[in-house]
Amino acid sequence: SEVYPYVKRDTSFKKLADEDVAFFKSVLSESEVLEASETEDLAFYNEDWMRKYMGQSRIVLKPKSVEKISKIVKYCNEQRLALVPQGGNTGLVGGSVPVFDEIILSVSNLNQIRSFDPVSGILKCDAGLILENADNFLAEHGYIFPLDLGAKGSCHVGGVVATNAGGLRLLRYGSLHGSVLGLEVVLPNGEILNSMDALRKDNTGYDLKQLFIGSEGTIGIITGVSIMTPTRPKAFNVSFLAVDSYESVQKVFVKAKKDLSEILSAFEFMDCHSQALTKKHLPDSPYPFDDDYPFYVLIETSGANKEHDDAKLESFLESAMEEELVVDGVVAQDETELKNLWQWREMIPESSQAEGGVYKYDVSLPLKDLYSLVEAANVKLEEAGLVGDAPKPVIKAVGYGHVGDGNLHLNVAVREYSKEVEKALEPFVYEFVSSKHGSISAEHGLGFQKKNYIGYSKNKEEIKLMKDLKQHYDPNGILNPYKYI
Ligand code: FAD
Ligand code: 2HG
Ligand code: ZN
Repeated sequence: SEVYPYVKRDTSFKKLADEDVAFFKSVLSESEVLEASETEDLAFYNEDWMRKYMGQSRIVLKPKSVEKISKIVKYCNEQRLALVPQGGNTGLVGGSVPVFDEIILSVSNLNQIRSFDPVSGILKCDAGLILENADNFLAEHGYIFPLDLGAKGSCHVGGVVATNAGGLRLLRYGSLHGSVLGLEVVLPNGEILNSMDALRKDNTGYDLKQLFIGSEGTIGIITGVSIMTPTRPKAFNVSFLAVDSYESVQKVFVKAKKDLSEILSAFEFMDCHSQALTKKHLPDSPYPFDDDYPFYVLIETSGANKEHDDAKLESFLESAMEEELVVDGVVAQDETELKNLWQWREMIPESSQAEGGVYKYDVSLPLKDLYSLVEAANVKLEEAGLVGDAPKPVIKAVGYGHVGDGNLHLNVAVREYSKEVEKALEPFVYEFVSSKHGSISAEHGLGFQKKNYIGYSKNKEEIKLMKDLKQHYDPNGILNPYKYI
């Protein structure tokens, strides 16, 4: 391929033929099959959110039932036709789009709530249900989806499970490995594995669903999700704070855990560079501060009693100011202000690529070393003469993320994608992370971007076991090929 000169199409995969399309059309209705044509270029499905990865698939299948998915997958396995499972296509590692001509299997037509139990809080739904729709449904019943992220308006419940997304409230609600109770999965041979009736407690043998959580569409297509949802907090507070140093960010975190304890629901941090890009991208939104500061922290509290939460937050802020950990700060006074404050955090991903493109690194690091990666990346890019005003390719390396979970997002904003920039950053970033015993993927997965770098975070034995599992479930390798496995 001209697009990816370093990967070759696997010739054991059949190229889509007329008889295959005829088969798909015998199983699916007209509206469930999209074929490339003069009026339909399928770019929406072939290209990823960052506009960095682009496949060349000529067909998208959007089955409306699990049985139809099962028939299609069985056929593709027998015919050696490669498939890419796709959710909302908001993934950030090039995992959700084809590399060559793989058939795109979108679960977006599988988007219904199956059941909700208002006593236990267990939600059962189709995988293609949009996360925000799931949360809005739960809100009507006084419950909340135990995961929130900036892409909620587009990403699917199945997609977040397939990537084991972390998001903005992992600090409070934990990982999906804990909250997902059961799954319905179509295996690469077309069989349907169903654990949707799983219970909160069930120690009967291997916990098979865990294998699919975070597997990124490589060993099964998730079609249904059963998840434990917590009650929705009655009161939310958001406070946006300015901090002088990364050292103080850590101290504010320790203090927030101590003083806010059970009501702390998010602790996010942003550096001044990420905020400079966001301000440029949102020129009409009033920024909370007139001055610039090196770091910012967004703290969310949520609980059952507004007065109690307000009092706790107020006394925390007073003493953080007194101790000079925080140099300036605002607290949202109403729902609109609360959303406005959140946008300075949630809009960074979009802002960081607004001028052309972005290289993203999503890493876990020991908290004390977390920000040093951003500093090291900027030094490296400056030494290589790549950063500065146009025509230099790099605008800036910026850092932000879920500091409460030890998860940094290093985004290198560029005017255009360039091999030179990529070479300066990779494997440099991965080596840096590995030297600190971090993880090269905290929450986005490996996908296509990090397919060659898994060895920086997993040892040989672990990688072998993963390959054995892949071989066992998908001996023909038809599911999401060319990706990390
Ligand atoms: P897709 O992008 O369609 O797919 C992602 C991967 O999962 C692919 O490998 C695909 O093959 C596979 N897949 C999708 N659906 C299925 C299925 N039903 N069965 C099997 N495999 C499937 N991530 C975080 O962890 N935390 C964040 O805070 C966060 N914020 C984000 C903010 C923005 C603005 C954006 C664009 C992305 C963000 N992400 C975040 C990335 C995150 O991975 C996705 O938003 C989400 O998890 C992907 O869901 P999706 O439905 O779009 O899946
Ligand atoms: C976030 O936390 C997402 O906003 C996206 O995980 C991070 O774009 C990124 O690098
Ligand atoms: Zn994130």
